[in-house]
Amino acid sequence: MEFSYPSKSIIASNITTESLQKYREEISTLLKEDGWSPFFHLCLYKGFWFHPFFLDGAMYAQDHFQAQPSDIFLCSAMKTGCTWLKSLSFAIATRGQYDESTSPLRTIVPHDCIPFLEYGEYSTAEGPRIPLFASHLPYTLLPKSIIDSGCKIVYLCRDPKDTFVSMWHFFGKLKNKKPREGGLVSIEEAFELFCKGLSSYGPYWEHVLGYWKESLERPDKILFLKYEDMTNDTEACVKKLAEFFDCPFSLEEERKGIVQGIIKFCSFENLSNLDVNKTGKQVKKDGFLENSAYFRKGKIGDWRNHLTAEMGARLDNIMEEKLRGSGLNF
Ligand code: PAP
Repeated sequence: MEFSYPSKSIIASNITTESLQKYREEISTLLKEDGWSPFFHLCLYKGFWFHPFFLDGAMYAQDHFQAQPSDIFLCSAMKTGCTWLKSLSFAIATRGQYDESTSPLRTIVPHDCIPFLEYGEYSTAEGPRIPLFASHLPYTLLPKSIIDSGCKIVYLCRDPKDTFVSMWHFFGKLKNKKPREGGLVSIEEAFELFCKGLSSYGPYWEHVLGYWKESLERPDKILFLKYEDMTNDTEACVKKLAEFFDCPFSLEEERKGIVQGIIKFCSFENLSNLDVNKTGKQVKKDGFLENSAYFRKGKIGDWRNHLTAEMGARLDNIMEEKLRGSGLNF
């Protein structure tokens, strides 16, 4: 894959104040519910719950994003392992240009190596194209040009209990410029909301089901992965990703240990210990976020340290009921 690494100027935000105003007016008419804190209220847009500050960029992408057939999209609900998928995909796709000692992943947080559609971090101008993008948008809300162009999509999901716990911790770490009237609701209250589908980009099961059903219809275009499978057999997933990107590892590369090198470099232990991910910050529209917020534990089953067995069983039952007959389970 020919990969032009984006400079900041290429991916600089294109969203103008006027277009933002138009979307914000539309957002102000949507049904709102209290979210996980007074700052994080949620609004219902086309069947999914959004934080308003993620929604204007999503609307802009729907109207303006022009996909190229060769673009590949890394899609996921929040907190299911996007940072890991981005770093692996970036390392796989750029392995002809960079090795471990020169990789931009050494100095740039993975989220800035592959831009998010809904944050307006891409260019609509002529010029070098970046073939990898990420999105937390549900399948039905992806810009139409992605589907019409037959673009490939990787979807990553995760056990909902660990996803919930990861999200709970993440929102507690967001630093806002605006004074907050209160902190997050308790983990028990947030869990109630999550079980009702009220979470960022939720209902979680609808997000997963949208991509799952489409992956059954178009398996050549949608690669469906689980965080747990990536953890248990990272090598198989990395090879699958490379094949899906049309840049499979050659026997020579395998012999040289390139696959293992990428796995080790993108491991939680390695990435979370890089300076950029330990001490760096990302400036966001409504404040800033420490890069370390993307690296917490990276373990399967951490939910047991935060939820009771009853809570776990309850969410499992909800998922089972929602996914019944789909052929998908967690
Ligand atoms: P996002 O939705 O903000 O993009 P995302 O990267 O999808 O977040 O999810 C973060 C989770 O992936 C965190 O899980 P935890 O809270 O249960 O620990 C984070 O620790 C985990 N994670 C980040 N990098 C890696 C990695 N290299 N390997 C495995 N897990 C990782």
